[in-house]
Amino acid sequence: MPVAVPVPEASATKLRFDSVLIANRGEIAARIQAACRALDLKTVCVCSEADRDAAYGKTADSFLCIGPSSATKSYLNKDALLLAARLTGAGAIHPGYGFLSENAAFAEAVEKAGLVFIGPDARSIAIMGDKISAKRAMIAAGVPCVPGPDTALPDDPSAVAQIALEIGYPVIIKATAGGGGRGMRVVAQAEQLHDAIALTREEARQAFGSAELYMEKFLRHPRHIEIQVLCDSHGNAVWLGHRDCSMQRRHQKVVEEAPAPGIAEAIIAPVGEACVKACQQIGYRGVGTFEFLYEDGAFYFIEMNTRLQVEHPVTEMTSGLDIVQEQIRAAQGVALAITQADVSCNGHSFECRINAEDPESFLSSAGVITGLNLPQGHGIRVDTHIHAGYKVSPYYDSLIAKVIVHAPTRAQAMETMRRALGDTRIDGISTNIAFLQALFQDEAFAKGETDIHYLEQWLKLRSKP
Ligand code: MV4
Repeated sequence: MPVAVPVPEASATKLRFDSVLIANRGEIAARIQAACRALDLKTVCVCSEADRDAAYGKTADSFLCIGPSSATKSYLNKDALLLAARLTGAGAIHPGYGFLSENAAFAEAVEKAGLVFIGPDARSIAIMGDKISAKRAMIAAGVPCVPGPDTALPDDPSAVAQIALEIGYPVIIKATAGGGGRGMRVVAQAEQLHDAIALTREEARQAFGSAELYMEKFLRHPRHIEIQVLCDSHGNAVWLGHRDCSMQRRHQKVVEEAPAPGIAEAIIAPVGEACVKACQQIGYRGVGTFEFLYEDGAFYFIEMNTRLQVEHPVTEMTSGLDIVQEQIRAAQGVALAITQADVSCNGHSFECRINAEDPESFLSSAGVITGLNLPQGHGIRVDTHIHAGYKVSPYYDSLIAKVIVHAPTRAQAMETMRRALGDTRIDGISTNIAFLQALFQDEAFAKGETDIHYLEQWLKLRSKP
């Protein structure tokens, strides 16, 4: 008599979707589409009226216009995106970065519509979106944080003054609902505390609809170092090394690199392990980034980004992993195929953000790209959606391409970047390429001796005769 053979447990490997709607535009829409294709997933691209001619639309399985050029009416229009998914039969939505990528209400609406949100669940997004609850979650996992209470500032002025005294001046006031440099103010001495709080509170109320604030010790000359994590929905998590993103102007990153130079494995490994523990404790799924300030040999957590980041390629180069494919696999419910022991960091990688902007004013520069030469060769990668004849639209951020290099050493990677930038020619619009070339000639940068204020100071010095 035939014996019933038990069917293997299917739930862990059963895929949750076979097509993905990409709720974004530009280089990241093209990047996500490539990852979907590699995973044999059908792609649905959406666009605003300004992006109708996008090349990635032509290679998608479906391509629809979801609204006018203004992002509010297209890429930020939740109902239009959900309708587009329903019309095309998409099983999942990838939000990319920016737009709705860290919007807990959207993540929830996507799941309520019976679709998969390619990212963490709404609860994880909400915990990290509230900077006080994020800090609490980090403390619970043993992640080092900036000195200061994990509670909102009270209304009583003398109680607030007491907190500042305990922390020690200078302090920084931040909006609980802020992040990415919005809604914060440095206070140098007690006399300025009261007014600073009133101003920041009002700004926070206006910008975020929440007047809640918290206070931290202000670190004067830190570096911005971040840790990339990857988690599945089965409780497995790994950290994929670190990046230095100190080269910023007005909270916009300009150059990123992996690994962060001069950081000993022995001092960062416990921090990476604590990040992994934090992910497991909150039930985090997908990719994420823990942002730290690093000063005088110590790490201080500031924020977690619950999305795929612009600078993910430098970690792809050093880890050898396709972070976007891993993120999609995690959303499918597939268990991580690697453990921490499989993660390594090979060589060094830089990314330059090529922006369509005026080199003097930094104002974005729209227009038609009349001629284009992109760099190529061993150790050079370009993530972009542009081509000759492409019209750079004034409606969106000015990022038009990312030049990414990879070489055995940091010095060699810098040399490869100099060559790659020298081979890049974009005609018809203004770009920041000459500025990036000058930066890759800078001695302090070459030595890895920079902090978060370096680039703005460098620009000030350069603008003087
Ligand atoms: C800080 C800080 C100094 N001390 N927090 C800016 C963006 C947001 N993610 C947090 N930011 C900062 N928080 C304390 N306690 C300095 C900054 C900061 C900064 C951080 C990272 C990269 C560039 C920056 C530029 C100015 C200020």
